[in-house]
Amino acid sequence: MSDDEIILSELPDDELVQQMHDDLYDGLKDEIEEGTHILLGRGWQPYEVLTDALVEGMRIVGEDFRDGILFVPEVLLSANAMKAGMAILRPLLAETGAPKQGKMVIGTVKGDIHDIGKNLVGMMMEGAGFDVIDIGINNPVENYLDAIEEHQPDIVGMSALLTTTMPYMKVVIDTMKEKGIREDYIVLVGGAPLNEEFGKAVGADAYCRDAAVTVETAKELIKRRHNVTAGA
Ligand code: B1M
Repeated sequence: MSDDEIILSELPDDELVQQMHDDLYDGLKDEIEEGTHILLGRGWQPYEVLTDALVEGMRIVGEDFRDGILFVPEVLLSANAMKAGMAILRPLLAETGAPKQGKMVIGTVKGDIHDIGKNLVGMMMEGAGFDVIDIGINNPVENYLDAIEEHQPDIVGMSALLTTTMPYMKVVIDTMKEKGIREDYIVLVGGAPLNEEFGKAVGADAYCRDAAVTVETAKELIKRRHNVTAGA
C-alpha cells in the first residue's frame, strides 16, 4: 500500500462523500460499494446515501459529459459504479414495510438505453409500497401493451433521457388511446429533458421531476382514482 492511498473508512462524512463523487467520476465500482457500506454503517439513511453521494456524483459526471470532458466509455464505468451502489441500497429502500399501494409498469422508451433514473424511480416506488414491473430499456409500444395486458397495473411509467426519444412517449399514449385503454391507467412520464408542459402535450397524467415526486404523484393520483370509483 502506498503512503498516500486513501483509506475511505478513515475519512469524515463530508470528505467521504466528496471522495465518492470522485470515485464515481473515475468509475471505481469497488470504492463506491465500500463508501456506500461505510455511510450506512455510520447511520446514514439509504435515501441520503443515494441522493447525496450517488445522484450528486452522477450530476457532476453529466456536466462533464455534456462539456466533452468525459466520453461514453468513461460514463459507462461511472454508470456501473453507480448501479453497484444502488444495488446495495435497493433492498434497504424496499424494506420500509409501507402498505401496498398499487402496481406500476415502468420502462425506458424505444431508442433509449438510459436506465439509472428509471431504476431509481422503481426502487423508490417499491420502497413506498408499489409492486414494480420493470420492462427495461429500448421499449417499443408493443412491450408496454404486452406488459399492461399481462400485469394489469394501476400506473404506466415511461422514462426518456434523450430529446430524440422523448417524443416516443406520445406514440405509446396515442396507441393506448386508439385501443380505448388510455383512461384505464395512470400514465406518468419522467426524464431529464422533459418538463410539465411536455407531459401535458403528450397526454400523460403527470410529469415527474424525480423519484420522490413520482412517489408522491403516484400516491395522490391513486387516491383520487379510488375516491372517484368510490363516489361513482
Ligand atoms: Co447519455 N446522455 N447518452 N449516457 N447520459 C445524457 C442524457 C445527456 C444529457 C448528456 C449530455 O450531453 N449532457 C445527453 C442527452 C442530450 C439530449 O438529448 N439533449 C446524452 C447523450 C447525448 C447520450 C448518447 C447519444 C451519447 C453518444 O452515444 N454519443 C448516448 C445515447 C444512448 C441511447 O440511449 N441510445 C448516451 C449514452 C449514455 C451511457 C450509456 C454512457 C450512459 C447510460 C448508462 C445507463 O443509464 N445505464 C449515459 C449517462 C449515464 C448519461 C448521463 C451522464 C447521466 C444520466 C443519469 O443516469 N442520471 C446524462 C446526463 C444528464 O442527465 N445530466 C446523459 C442520473 C439519474 C438518477 O437521473 O436519469 O435524470 P435521471 O433520472 C431522474 C429524473 O430524470 C427522473 O427521476 C430520476 C431520479 O430522480 N426520472 C423519472 C427519470 N426517468 C423517470 C421516469 C419516471 C419518472 C421520473 O416515470 C414515471
